[in-house]
Amino acid sequence: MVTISSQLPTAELQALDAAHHMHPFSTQEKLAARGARVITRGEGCWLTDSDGNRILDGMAGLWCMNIGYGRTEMADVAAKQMRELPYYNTFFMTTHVPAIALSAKLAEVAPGDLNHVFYAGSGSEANDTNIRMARVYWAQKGKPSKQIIISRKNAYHGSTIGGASLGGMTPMHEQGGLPIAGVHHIDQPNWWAEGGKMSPEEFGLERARQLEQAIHDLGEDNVAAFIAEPVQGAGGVIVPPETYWPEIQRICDKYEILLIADEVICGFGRTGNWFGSETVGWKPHIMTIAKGLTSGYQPMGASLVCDEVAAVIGACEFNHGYTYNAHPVAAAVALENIRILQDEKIVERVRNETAPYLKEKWEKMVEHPMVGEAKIVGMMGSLALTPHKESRAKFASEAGTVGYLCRERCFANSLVMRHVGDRMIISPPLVISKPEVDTLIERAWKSLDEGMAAAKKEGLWQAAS
Ligand code: PXG
Repeated sequence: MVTISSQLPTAELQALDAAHHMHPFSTQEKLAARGARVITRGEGCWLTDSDGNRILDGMAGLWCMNIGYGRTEMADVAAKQMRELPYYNTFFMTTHVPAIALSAKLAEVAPGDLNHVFYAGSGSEANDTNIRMARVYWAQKGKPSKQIIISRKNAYHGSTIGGASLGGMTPMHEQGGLPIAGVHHIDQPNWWAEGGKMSPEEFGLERARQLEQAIHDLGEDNVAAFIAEPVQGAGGVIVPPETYWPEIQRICDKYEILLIADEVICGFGRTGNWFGSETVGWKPHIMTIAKGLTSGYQPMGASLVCDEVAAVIGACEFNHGYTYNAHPVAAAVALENIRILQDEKIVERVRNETAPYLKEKWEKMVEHPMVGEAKIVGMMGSLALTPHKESRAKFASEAGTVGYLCRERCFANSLVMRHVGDRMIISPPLVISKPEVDTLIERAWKSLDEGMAAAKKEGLWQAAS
């Protein structure tokens, strides 16, 4: 048996991968025919693949590598914790020091009275917790009919049955009999794609008021909570018009429902504040966190819970828990991650220096002939591709065909920039420097030029009628 290591030729690693590794959100056959890209190292904002190419990671892994790759302090903390106490559970009236320290730290950095933490292994698991917690909360308060969670189309809340049901991704609902009962989806605030002839301001209000309409239609007595990402990430970095969030807050204040902010992407500095709720001026009762909690160095998610909900839940036995709740190694790594974010003032640097610098350059991308809208909040940005800017036309080809061509050109130009349908998106590590921002913009522009040329060559430069 040969030892499998990065010393093996790429083709051999790819063949083994195709033979045994089932990839998420992929068509395995197509991937096997082509061969997966093998990533071998990470340093700061840069990845190295098995052929020695250096690639600028414009997606921070999967929206998570906030402090950048290769921080040896993180490895040291993990090794120390593994030697001391690699695992213990927090069931059966026990706890451990990393769980205590991280919970206190999260209560310190979280806004408002989100002073309590229920841990999970991922964002999806945390959202499953949230569904149960919201329903148990109302049952405990003598209102067991309050069961329905209102969410939004094109939202992403995870891949577990609960998370995918909360999410509003049609291709996910088409597989495996989703969504579960008791989840209702309203429309998303995507003005570019769905705003029609309305101004962005009018459209923002119209979309927010769908929440009020849904509460009326479903009956306030049946609605437990509203869940939303401050900025929809996986849906294509959809930045709502400015009228949207204040109206949502007004509606949530008026009716007796819980607000759940899914901060899995927006949390830990991504929007230029510690949490996206602060950026959009929203006061949630529960917050879902994961990704930037550990900067992806360890898998961990959690629900941050306000005093009132924690007190009600705390008065009953909440029959819910995961083997890896508050895993000590993940907790120690999360603490070190937060220490780095705080000591190095990474969030402040994003807010005051690098995000404004990136914003100026990103918004100029609207001058590219294929870009109709360039949106950015902190360190998450999107470009809407179009064959005709004035009419905000979609391409005649199946959604994502042109986006995919551009994504391919990004790969060829050693930049990770994703496509979601025909939107291009970025979410770089928060430690990206100004010269690295310049490189990102240069490569993105070049990739769009090449993607546009390829679209024209393949007869795809056509507007949908
Ligand atoms: N909520 C949000 C807002 C997310 O972005 C989850 C929950 C689920 O977290 P876990 O840790 O269970 O994956 C996420 C995850 C994409 C993509 O294609 C995004 C995510 C996951 C996978 C793919 O952009 N976000």
